[in-house]
Amino acid sequence: MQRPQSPAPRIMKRVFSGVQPSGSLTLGNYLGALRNFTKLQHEAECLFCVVDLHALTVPQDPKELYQRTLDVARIFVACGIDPKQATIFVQSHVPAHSELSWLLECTTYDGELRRMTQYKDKAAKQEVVTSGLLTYPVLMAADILLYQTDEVPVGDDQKQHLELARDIAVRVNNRFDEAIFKVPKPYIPPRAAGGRIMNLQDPMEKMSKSAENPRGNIALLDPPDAIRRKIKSAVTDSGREIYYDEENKPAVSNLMVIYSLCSGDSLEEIQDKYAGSGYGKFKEDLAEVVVETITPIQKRFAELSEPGVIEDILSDGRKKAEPLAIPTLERFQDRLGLLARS
Ligand code: AQP
Repeated sequence: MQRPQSPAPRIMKRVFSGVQPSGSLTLGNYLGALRNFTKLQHEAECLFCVVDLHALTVPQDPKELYQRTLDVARIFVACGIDPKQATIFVQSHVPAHSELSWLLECTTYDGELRRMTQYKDKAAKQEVVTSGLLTYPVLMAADILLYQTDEVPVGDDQKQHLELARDIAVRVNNRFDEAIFKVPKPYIPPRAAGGRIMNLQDPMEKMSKSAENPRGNIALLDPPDAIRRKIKSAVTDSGREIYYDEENKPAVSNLMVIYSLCSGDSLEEIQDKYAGSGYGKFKEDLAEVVVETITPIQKRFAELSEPGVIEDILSDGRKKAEPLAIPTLERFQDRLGLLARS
């Protein structure tokens, strides 16, 4: 029998990224990740995945998880990801993700996983810590490596997980002296370009969709008045001046980054525009700039809510993703010595 071989080299780079349906998507998810997805779809072969299995690492209400899985996919499309350009699918619809994850867990060390900062942060907030929360980065590595991914666009909170995915790929390739997995490159925007949007109530914490206090988050589906209220009550730093200084003015710097990315104005332009005007006027304008960015997304989201529309997109996505995933899984199973299915 012929052994499964490495795939032929590709001309176009392949991009993979996932978003968990663990809450209502935030402006942080949009500016740090989704906005870049919409750009990359024109220059790469893109796979964008609703990573529902990742969401199960912390307790989820089944009905909410079901609805949010559909909603995250709708938001992908509403933000501008074109299902004809990019493959949009649900992680659990391609069982190869879980199968590869187990195989990779058997090549990952316990100490590597316990070092992960996101694990430590999330575990500290849970009453009961599941083993899934610990092994989450291995499933993420499987998501990426399964598709021979070249590049992974993520916010900077995912940097450590991506480094682990690279380490695992190198380890496996070295063990078998063969390029079983492509070693993926991160695509992480710097902070001032949206790599880490911070919580409006605590600029030392990142904006997170599952945060306990929703006042610190701007959800992409928040009504305009809620957005205005949240920005008005956002914490600021001492002094009245508006300038970019992550260390000494973390709150204002975060608001400036949001303003800049939503309006297209540079940080210098914003600084000049609001020189001497204080925080009030700046926040008022910021709220309008954010509302203008989010309103078209919300309109498209509503249009996609007709039954069957998003389900069809996800079904097509699975049909495109699965055949890309299986050859890599089968090759790795073969090299590990697992008996081939006849
Ligand atoms: N605050 C953020 N700034 C910039 N990028 C961010 N991302 C998340 N928060 C920010 C990026 O969004 C993508 C999807 O994230 P995820 O669903 O994989 O989960 P996460 O990174 O753990 O994001 P959240 O919103 O904080 O979710 P919960 O609360 O469930 O943990 C990723 O590319 C992420 O980097």
